[in-house]
Amino acid sequence: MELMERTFAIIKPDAVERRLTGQVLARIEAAGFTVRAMRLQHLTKAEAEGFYAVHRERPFFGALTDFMSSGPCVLLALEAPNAIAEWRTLMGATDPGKADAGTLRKDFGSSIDRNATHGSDAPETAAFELGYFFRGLELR
Ligand code: 3AN
Repeated sequence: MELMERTFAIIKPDAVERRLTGQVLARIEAAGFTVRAMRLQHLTKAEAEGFYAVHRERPFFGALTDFMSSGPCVLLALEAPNAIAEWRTLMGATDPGKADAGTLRKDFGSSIDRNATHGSDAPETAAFELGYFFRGLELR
């Protein structure tokens, strides 16, 4: 049996505002992920800055954290074999204009900064991001 893995995902404020939450969740489940934790949360600017701390020197940091704190997000812990890579495949490229057909960002993203979803990019970031938003009790 393949080893189960968990990743951290966000349905970003652009997708929540456009009422795409249900469609994104349906695609997540159809792709074989199990939702292990889920919460709707309107991040504060400080919470968004802490989450994206690795990007704080990037020119888009201010705009990114403004956007991520502009409305509620759906925070998710997803489980599947090879979940980190599989979730990034389902999301598609960061820039929706470059994302493959059938990916979430292609179908639901509007631009590189309003790209509908987030996903951890490695086991270390998944561990940090899951722990940043979910308590151990929620992740049993
Ligand atoms: P990904 O989310 O695909 O791992 P990262 O980690 O390079 O992409 O970027 C984090 C987030 O910052 C992206 N999801 C995107 O919303 C935003 N971002 C990345 N590059 C740019 C850019 N050039 N301009 C504006 N926003 C960007």
